[in-house]
Amino acid sequence: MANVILRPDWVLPESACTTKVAYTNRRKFIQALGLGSIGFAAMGGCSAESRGMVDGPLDKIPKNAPRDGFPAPRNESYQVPEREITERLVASSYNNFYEFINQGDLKNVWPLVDDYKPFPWTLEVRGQVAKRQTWDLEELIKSMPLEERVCRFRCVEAWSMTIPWTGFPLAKLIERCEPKSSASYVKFTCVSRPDQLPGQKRATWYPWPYFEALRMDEAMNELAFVAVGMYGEPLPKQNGSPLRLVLPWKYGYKGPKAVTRIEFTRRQPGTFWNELQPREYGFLSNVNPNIPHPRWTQASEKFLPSEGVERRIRTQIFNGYDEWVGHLYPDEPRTPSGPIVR
Ligand SMILES: Nc1nc2c(c(=O)[nH]1)N[C@H]1C(S)=C(S)[C@@H](COP(=O)(O)O)O[C@H]1N2
Ligand SMILES: [Mo]
Repeated sequence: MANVILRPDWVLPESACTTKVAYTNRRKFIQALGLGSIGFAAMGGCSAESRGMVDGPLDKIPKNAPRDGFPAPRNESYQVPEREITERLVASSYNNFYEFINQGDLKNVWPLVDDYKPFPWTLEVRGQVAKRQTWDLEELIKSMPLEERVCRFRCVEAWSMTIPWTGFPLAKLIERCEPKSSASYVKFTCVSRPDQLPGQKRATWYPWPYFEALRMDEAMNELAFVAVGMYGEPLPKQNGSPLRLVLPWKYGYKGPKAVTRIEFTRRQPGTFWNELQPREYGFLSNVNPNIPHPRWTQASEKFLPSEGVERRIRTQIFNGYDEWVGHLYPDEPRTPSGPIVR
């Protein structure tokens, strides 16, 4: 699973050379040497910018992504004082996005995204609502006040990052959908474009498109966020352009990327990973150090602050957001328990 190469002794410390073009040229250089992997990037030298070699993880923001409202003001209610913000390069080059599954190297998504052209994009509103609607995403983003939130991000595979997201509260979007009182759950369906998404074409054993769901009280919690950007810019394709959910108290897979439809339902919908592996991936999937995954502990996680660096840290209940969401889950174990799936 998570597999980040530790920085070897001989690698130079990161200096001023962390701009996108500098990175790009280092990468080209590394590729030319046949070393390939991202862990060996600090080769120094910021000189080659003028050559215009731009093809790296930071260059995968769609050119026609709307930029109104960027960079958005930071909402200081969301901070992660005990951890540093993960380097942008790491967050843009170590990903999970099975629509682009890269055989043998699952995390290396960004080299496969070039055929994916997200815009124009529509968001459909269906199910238990006053009326069905279909919105143009660019219009929708323009009409929402964007903010930045720095949040912990924890994958079920026990690695984590700290990411500054740009977007708006999910509750604001749900209000616009005008759900009926019969709406008890909200389901999110992701993009279906096999011609642009090599994983959908190749990995036919998955029940595409990706889908996820929340209870309404979870979805309306102020911590639930719709991200349209990160690090002050629109989302790169590998991070879920043009919009994704960010649910910082849940494992990463509960946050669908490239969402195209929101549907309100009376009954609990199925979810992608739960249908594939119900014994390992529950509906709630809150970050909880007391509930081990059947195949590994969740009591600690590998924090990925910067390229080639990893640090083992303790996992916090609800990923440190107990104050926000603890009251939603009276049954969640507060002390270590066996491998139950919730
Ligand atoms: N559509 C879609 N959304 C998805 C996934 C996916 O494969 N497809 N992977 C999930 C998982 S397992 C994680 S950890 C996060 C990863 O987000 P990141 O690559 O931006 O860190 O996206 C989640 N959302
Ligand atoms: Mo994940």
